[in-house]
Amino acid sequence: MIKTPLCDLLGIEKPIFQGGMAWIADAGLASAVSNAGGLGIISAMNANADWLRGQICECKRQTDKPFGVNIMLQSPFADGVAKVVVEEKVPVVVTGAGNPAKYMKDWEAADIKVIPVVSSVALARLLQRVGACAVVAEGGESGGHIGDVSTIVLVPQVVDALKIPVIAAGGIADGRQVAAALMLGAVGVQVGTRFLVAKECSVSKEYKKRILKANDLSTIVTGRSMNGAVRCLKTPFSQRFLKAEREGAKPEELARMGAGSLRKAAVDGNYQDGSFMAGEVAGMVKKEQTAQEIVDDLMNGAEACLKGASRWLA
Ligand code: TUI
Repeated sequence: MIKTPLCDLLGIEKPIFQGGMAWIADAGLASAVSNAGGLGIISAMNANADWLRGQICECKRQTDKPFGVNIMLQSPFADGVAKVVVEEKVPVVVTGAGNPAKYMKDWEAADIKVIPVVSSVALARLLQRVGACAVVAEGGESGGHIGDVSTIVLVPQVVDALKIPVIAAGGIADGRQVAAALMLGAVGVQVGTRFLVAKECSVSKEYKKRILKANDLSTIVTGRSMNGAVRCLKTPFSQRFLKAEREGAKPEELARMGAGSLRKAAVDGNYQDGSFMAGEVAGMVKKEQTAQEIVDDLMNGAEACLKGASRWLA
């Protein structure tokens, strides 16, 4: 069995976070991951406060285990959802795409554990100062909005710079990668792409099909020219976007092109016009499984790997 300080900190059995995937991570997926022993996370990213409250209530009906809410701080609904997590006494809040400083007092008063996602050492330091109880260090292998540093390089530097625990994200879809993250000094991992094909994940069939068909070269990064890098599957939409970027399209034009594209992929399954955000590990995700099967496979694989880790020691 693998147990880390993250398990004690959050009252979970297995040190696995489910990524807070916008338009995708709802109460059904989050409760399934929490029931499997990990930390399920509802994404508030695209949603207003009422929708989030409904999902939190549904999640509480489906599990008595801890779960979290992911708040994208650039969301127009951020202020509203920041209040809902207090009113509903959500145990863990994961934040992304900004600095949650202005909410920290209210969240601390409500005993919420705040875990920001960071993509650099400087941000990690800043958010430790602001009162985070842990951070997710997210490498550029991740799907969706990404920073510039790869997981294998970012995680040990964040671990060295901080006193609080570090959770690794980006490029983690099997037990070997979980073991590697622990070797880098992380006390847990966040997994997104593999949970896209969980049986309990309600993302469109087309999205699941495209993930299952992916190989090692299937993802590309768009938006580098506009300081908004996004990793997604190579599809007609993302190739059109990249071409427009290469031809010097203005940031406003690109923003217009991108608007609504994740919903088109996640909800409508529109292969032509959707943005199928996915991590580089999409090529390693080969079958649809229950959240329990995925969590068990990650942990059993990591345990086997760690048990064998000393075999080359002379
Ligand atoms: O947030 C993410 N990844 C995302 S959000 C998202 S939603 C979306 N919807 C439609 C179109 C595009 C995206 C998809 N993927 N990752 C977490 C993350 N946060 N990575 C890096 C950061 C971050 C960036 C800046 C954290 C803090 C930060 O602070 C900047 C500042 O100056 O405060």
